[in-house]
Amino acid sequence: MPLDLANVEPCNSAIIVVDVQNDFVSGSLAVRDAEQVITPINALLKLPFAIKIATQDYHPANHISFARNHEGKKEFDQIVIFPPAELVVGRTLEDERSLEGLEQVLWPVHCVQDTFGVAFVDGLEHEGLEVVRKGCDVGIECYSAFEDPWGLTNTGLKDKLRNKEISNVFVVGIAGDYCVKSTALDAKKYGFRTFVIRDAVRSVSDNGLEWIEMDKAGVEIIDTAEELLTS
Ligand code: VGL
Ligand code: ZN
Repeated sequence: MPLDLANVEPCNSAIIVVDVQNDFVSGSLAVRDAEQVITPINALLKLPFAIKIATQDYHPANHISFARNHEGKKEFDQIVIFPPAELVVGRTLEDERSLEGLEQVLWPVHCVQDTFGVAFVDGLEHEGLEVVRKGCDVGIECYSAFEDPWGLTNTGLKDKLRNKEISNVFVVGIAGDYCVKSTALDAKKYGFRTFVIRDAVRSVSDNGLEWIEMDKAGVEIIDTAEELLTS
């Protein structure tokens, strides 16, 4: 389907720059070619979006997603995680999600609060962007900039976008197959027209499955930032 940007204006749009942080570019969880997102993202940030968000993966040192915190497990092993009991008590979910366990990849220690790895990459023009932090609770993984996988906790981003009457959300950053994908799928689920800009994204895996999954969910994929800058 050709891209129709007729009603898409920066003034009714938000850009979400996902996790352009040292650990994902040159640190413990470096994603191949991740530094290449900086130039297209800086160009996009010059457009007059109504809201410009930069997210930070922001973990405590004892975070559940670190292999080190699970005896007998190695990095990139998978475990099943459950929502923390104290969040589940007395809750019924409003949508079709269940509170069942979810597969969780165990990561190297990364993006620990108050370390070099958590900081935005040098060269990213992040001044003036609103920062949304996620993964801050020890027991909850949170790839999406909106909420944890069960929707039991949220970052306030959905209300922030709704209050500003945002219609369109552009998602860029790292990693395409984790936090970018989860953020884009949640944006779409909450009714925003959602775009991901491929040349401003890099992924952990290069199997490309995230693009198929996002496309199926109705997320619109734009090949290059250039297309947007010249439209
Ligand atoms: C991410 C793995 C672990 C991401 C965050 O930003 O995509 N990936 N934590
Ligand atoms: Zn993380």
